Amino acid sequence: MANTPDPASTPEGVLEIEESEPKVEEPPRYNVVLLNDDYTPMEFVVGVLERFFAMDREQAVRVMLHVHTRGKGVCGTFSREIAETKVSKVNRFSREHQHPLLCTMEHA
Ligand code: TYC
Repeated sequence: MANTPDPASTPEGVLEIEESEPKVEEPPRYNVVLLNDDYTPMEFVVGVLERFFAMDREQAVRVMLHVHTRGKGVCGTFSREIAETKVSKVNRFSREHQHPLLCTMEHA
């Protein structure tokens, strides 16, 4: 059983060995979140969701309208590194196209 002392014989005598629980923690996951604004064209947002989050048109329109009406919405859930990369790529792409669209991430 875990944490049960396991006596081991040595030439010097008995040694107590503590076993620890195996560490099986899942790595943390992050939601990539798109924020609403008043200026980015709906069509541009749909294109971003298709391009960076592999959504089909129907899904992309649904998520875009959710963000438009609710203020923000989750585009996907990823490891920290993948989420950071998505956020950087989307924000750079939006800036390059002179749109204020912002993407961020939060602990899932
Ligand atoms: N609110 C924008 C408009 O009316 C559309 C929009 C949707 C912008 C989602 C950003 O994340 C966004 N043109």
